[in-house]
Amino acid sequence: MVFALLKYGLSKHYPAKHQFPRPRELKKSYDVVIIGGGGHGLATAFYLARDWGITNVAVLDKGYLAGGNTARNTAIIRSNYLTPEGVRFYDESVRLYQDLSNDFDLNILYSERGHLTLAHTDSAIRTMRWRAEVNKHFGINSELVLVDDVKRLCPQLDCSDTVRYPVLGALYHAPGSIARHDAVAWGYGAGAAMRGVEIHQRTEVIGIEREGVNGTGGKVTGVVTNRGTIKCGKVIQAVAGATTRVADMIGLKLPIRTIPLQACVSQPLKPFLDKIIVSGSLHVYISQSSRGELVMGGSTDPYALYGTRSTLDFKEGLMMHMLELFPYLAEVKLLRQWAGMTDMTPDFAPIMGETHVQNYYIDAGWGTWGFKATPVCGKRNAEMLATGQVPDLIKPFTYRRFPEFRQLGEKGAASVGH
Ligand code: PYC
Repeated sequence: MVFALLKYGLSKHYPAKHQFPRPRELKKSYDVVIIGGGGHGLATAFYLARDWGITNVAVLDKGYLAGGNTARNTAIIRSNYLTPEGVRFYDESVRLYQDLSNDFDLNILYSERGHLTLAHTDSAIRTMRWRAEVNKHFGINSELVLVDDVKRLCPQLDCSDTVRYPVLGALYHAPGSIARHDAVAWGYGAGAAMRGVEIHQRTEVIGIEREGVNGTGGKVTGVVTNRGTIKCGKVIQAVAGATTRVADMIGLKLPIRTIPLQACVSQPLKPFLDKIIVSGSLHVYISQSSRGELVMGGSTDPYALYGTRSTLDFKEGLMMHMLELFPYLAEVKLLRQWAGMTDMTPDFAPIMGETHVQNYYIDAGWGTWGFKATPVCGKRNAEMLATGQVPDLIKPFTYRRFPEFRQLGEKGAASVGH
C-alpha cells in the first residue's frame, strides 16, 4: 500500500485526466445542443454519451464550466421531500449519487451524514410527521424523532428549553449526504468529453432558430451564438439563474422569479459535526465539510434580483440564528461568502420536459434544490432526448401544470427559509 501510494505520487501518469480536450471551432451542426455547462447540462451530456451512444453533442456555456449555481450551492443531498412526485424523483438521484465515484473513477467525496430538519413548533412537528409518512411509503429512510433522540443524534446542538425556540423534534433522514460539488461537475464534464461530446465555454446563446412558427411554437432548427449559428436536431436548456431570459428566446413565459440565495463557510475546524442540521423556522442550515469548514446558509433574499452580491445583512441574520443552535461557535471566523441565483416556481417544484416548441426541452425551476437533482436530471433528460418520450419520473413537472391548475405543493420540504 505504502509503495503503491509512493509510486502513484511520483508518477507523471495519473489515472485522472487534468485537462479537457482543447476547444475547437463550433461544427456546423449537432444532433443535440445543451445550453448551460453546469451540473445538469454536463450530466445530460454524460448520460447521452455513455448510455445512449449519442456523442454529436455540444454543451454551450456563456461563462466557464460549472461557474453558476453548480459552484454556488451548499452540496446537500437528500430525498426527504413532501410530495410523492418529489420523493420518487430525488430518491433516484440519491441512488445515482451513491455510485457516482465509481461511474467517474473519481472520488466525489460522497459522505453520508444523516440529515435533521428541526421542528420548533407543533405545526412543524405535524409537517415532519407528514413528510416521514410519505417518505416511508416510498421506501425512503426518514422518521419523526422527538427531542431526546435529537440530543442523542446530535449532542452538539443546544436542545435546552430555555432558548427562544426550543427544539421539539425533527425529521431524521439517515441517507442525507454531502459531496464535493466541483468534483461532480468535473466527473460529468470529463466523462462526457472523453466520449466525444464538445464543451464550448464562453459561447453565449443569443437566439433560437425555428421553422413552422405559424401561430404555434414551431420546431427548433438551430442556435445562434456569439461564435456563429449552429444547426441542431434537439435542444435542451439547463441554465439555472437565467432560465426566463433564455426561455424568452422561444417565447415561453414561465412563472419563475429569480431570487439570490446567499451562503458562507467558516475557517476550517477539527471535525465535530457529522450531521447536517436544518432549521426552517430559524432560517439556518449547516454541515461540516471534509475540509473542516462549516458550510452555512439561511434563507433566500427577500426580493427578486439577477445578482450574486453578498450582504452584511444576510451574515448578521444567519449568525444570530446559528448561535441560538450552537452558542459556542461565537468566536469562529467566516472565510468566504457568496450567492447563487435561484429560479423559484410558485409550487417549489421544478419545470422539466417538453415545451411548445418541437424538439426544444427544458430543465429549470430548481429553486434551492438543483445540486441534489443533478444525476437524475442528467439521466432522465438523456433518456428524453434519445427516445423522444418524456420519462414518467419527470412528467409531473411539465410547465403545463400551471395553466391546468395541477401544482405540486413542495414548499413544506424546502430547507431554506423563504
Ligand atoms: O434543499 O437541502 C436543501 C438545501 C440546502 C441548502 C439549500 N437547499
